[in-house]
Amino acid sequence: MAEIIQGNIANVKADVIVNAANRTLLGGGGVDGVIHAAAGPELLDECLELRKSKFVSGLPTGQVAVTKAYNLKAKHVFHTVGPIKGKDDLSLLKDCYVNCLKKAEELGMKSIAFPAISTGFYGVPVDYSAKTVKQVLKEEKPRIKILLVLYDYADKKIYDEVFKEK
Ligand code: AR6
Repeated sequence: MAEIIQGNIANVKADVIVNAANRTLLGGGGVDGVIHAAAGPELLDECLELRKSKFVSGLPTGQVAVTKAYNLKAKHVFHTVGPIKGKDDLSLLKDCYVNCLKKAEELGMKSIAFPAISTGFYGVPVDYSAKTVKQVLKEEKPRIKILLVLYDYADKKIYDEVFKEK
């Protein structure tokens, strides 16, 4: 089952730390900036390599790019791009979580930490995010440890409420 915690995802110990990236994969603000800063400059170098090889036109919304985690307490960073409210189909948010979980299991990872993808700069409401994650976990039944990391206490409360509902 999932554990809902409040904190900075860059300080969380998990096999995989998920980054709410953008399609350029070249870093940005929010959780993306924090993860790059904590992982160190080699993370950006690996992202640049991916842009030259696997994702020449950028990472499509809902898909996952795997890198090493460098200075983070993790084995991998999974970069995924959530939908932008008012521009993209919000159901793509589900794809981010499903594709990350599938990839984590494929790579034999035992734990994964997610931020609330798309709920910052991309403007998706936190309750929509919580309901989406709850639904994904119900459908996918992942057999690995899931950490849902909310930066703001108010967002954690919203997740707690949604996960309490039947
Ligand atoms: N740990 C956990 N969650 C965090 C942290 C942290 N250290 N910092 C912020 N959050 P956002 P998006 C929360 O904007 O909406 C970037 O520039 C934050 O409170 O980081 O998917 C990228 O490069 C919010 O709930 O990601 C893209 O351009 C959640 O993380 C764009 O922003 C997501 O907020 C992606 O926007």
